[in-house]
Formats: sequence, C-alpha cells, structure tokens
Amino acid sequence: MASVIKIVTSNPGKWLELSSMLLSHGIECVWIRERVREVQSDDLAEIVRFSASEAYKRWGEGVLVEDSGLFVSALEGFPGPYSSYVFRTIGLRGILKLLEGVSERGAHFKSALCYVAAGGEHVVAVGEAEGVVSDRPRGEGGFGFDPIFIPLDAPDRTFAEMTVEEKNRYSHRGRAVRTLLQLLEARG
Ligand code: ITT
Repeated sequence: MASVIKIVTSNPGKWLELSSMLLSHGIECVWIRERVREVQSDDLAEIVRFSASEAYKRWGEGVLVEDSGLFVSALEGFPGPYSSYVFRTIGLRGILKLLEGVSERGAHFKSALCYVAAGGEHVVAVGEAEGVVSDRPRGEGGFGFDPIFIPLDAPDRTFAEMTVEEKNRYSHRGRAVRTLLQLLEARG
C-alpha cells in the first residue's frame, strides 16, 4: 500500500468519511478535490473501475475513488447510479414526493471503492447498508440523502443524526472501507 492514499472526489462528505476512517487505521490521506470522468452503467463496481483508471492516469498509484448511490425498492432501485444527479435536481423533497402514500419504504445504499496499487493493479471493495426512507428529513449531519435514510442496524436515527464515526460504523462506505483494508492487508 502506498504510504499516502490520494482520495479523488469532488464530494466533501465522502472525503470526510473516507479520510477519518483511514486515519483511524493509521493511514495518511490527501484530498484531490476533482470529479473524474464516469462511465454510464448500472453496475457501481464497473463505474468505479473506470473512474479509477482515469484517476490513475492523472495522479498515479495510490489513488482511491468511490462511486455510491441510494437504491429505493418501491422505485425499482431508482436513483441508484444516478443519485448524484437526482440529488442535485429533485433532491430529498423529490424522493419523498415520489414515495408519498407508499408504505413499502425499503432502500439500501451501496458503495464501490477502487484503490489503484503499485503497477496499476485495481483493488475493488463494495459495501451496502440496508434501511428505510423516513417520511420527513431529520438531522443536520452527513450529506446527500442522509436526512431521509434510517439504517436497519440503528433504526432510531437517520444517518444525518449520527456523528461521522457512528455513520461509518453502519454505512455502506464504512463497510466497503473495512473490506478494502482486509484485501490490502491480505496482499501484504
Ligand atoms: P464524486 O463522483 O466526485 O466522488 P459525487 O457526489 O458525484 O462525487 P457519486 O457520483 O458517487 O459521487 O454520487 C453519489 C451520490 O449518492 C451522492 O452525491 C449522494 O447524493 C448519494 N450518496 C452516496 N453516498 C451517500 C451517503 O453516505 N449519504 C447520503 N447520500 C449518499
């Protein structure tokens, strides 16, 4: 593993969560605050592999890229890979509106991480968090859809009502990071 991981994301919330987790494992991080080109796909792992290759071309080994999204069951998995765009356009209110009167509120977040190791080898790890969409936004923390997502593992609060450390314990991103670290440790 490179001595410093270069986290490439335009999203400050992702940077905060990824870097605080890695730092708690003694791994130093730098933030490359850029949006990398994304390929269109329904498969987050495919999207993140492509973005990681783009990041590797520009910044070399040690880059870490993440692609994530919210998949709402009653909406057939929408917004999924389009979460970033949907958040910027119809936002939380738009998702709540689409679910008005819908009792089946199940949803999950997915995160796919790709780290590019020495020689350009891509290491991919994924994580998921199951939960439900709340009926109104709650909490000030986190980012994106956090105020309307209640994880099954801590069903009394939305992600936006948790500290960064708590959210990392239950989140898709936290799970993906823990898997990535196991994969990197196994490689030595
Ligand atoms: P980069 O591509 O630059 O990393 P981005 O925000 O555009 O930033 P994505 O394309 O992966 O990243 O979009 C993910 C979107 O999904 C994100 O903008 C949020 O709207 C939503 N999302 C992902 N993880 C989330 C989380 O932990 N909490 C709330 N919303 C999340």
